[in-house]
Amino acid sequence: MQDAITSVINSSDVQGKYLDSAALERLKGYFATGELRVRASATISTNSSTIIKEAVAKSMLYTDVTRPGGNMYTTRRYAACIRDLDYYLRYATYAMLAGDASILDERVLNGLKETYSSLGVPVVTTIQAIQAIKEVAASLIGSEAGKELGVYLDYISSGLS
Ligand SMILES: CCC1=C(C)/C(=C/C2=NC(=C\c3[nH]c(/C=C4\NC(=O)[C@H](C)[C@H]4CC)c(C)c3CCC(=O)O)/C(CCC(=O)O)=C2C)NC1=O
Repeated sequence: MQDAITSVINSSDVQGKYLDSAALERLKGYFATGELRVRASATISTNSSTIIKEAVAKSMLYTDVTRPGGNMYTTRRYAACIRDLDYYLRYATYAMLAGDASILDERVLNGLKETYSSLGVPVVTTIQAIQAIKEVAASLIGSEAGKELGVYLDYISSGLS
């Protein structure tokens, strides 16, 4: 896993250079939004189950996916889906704090598409639920932090599609 600092330093080190102005700008942006990201992650952690519940209600409840024959039908599969969404929110929050998406590649997306495809988990519906998480979370943490978090939720969505 990397964060904004290690990623900028590693790429300067590879070139044997001090940080150039683009690298310094990236770090400046990272430090300037530090407080915002820490505050947002505190809000998300106290409200995570509400965020997921509202996102599910908004995007999937009483649709074909929760009816007999749907991939979320049966308590076991419903619970697996809620658990997956909570993984996405938690790891997107980590990535937002780190200012870097590498943790998502390593711990979330690695092999996920193949797993979903072998279990018949519908990707389009999953992405709709992730988009709903984005909206519900932004309404709680504010639009600026919501945009930061949204970058990483979008990263998960594109990794799935
Ligand atoms: C932290 C990294 C990590 C991720 C991301 C992860 C995902 C993950 N989701 C799974 C299953 C699942 N995922 C879903 C999800 C859904 N079905 C739907 O219709 C909805 C659209 C969607 C929720 C949005 C379901 C229903 C299953 C169970 C499928 C089955 O066993 O038939 C499985 C198969 C094993 C299991 O059931 O636990 C994995 C590995 N596991 C991990 O360790």
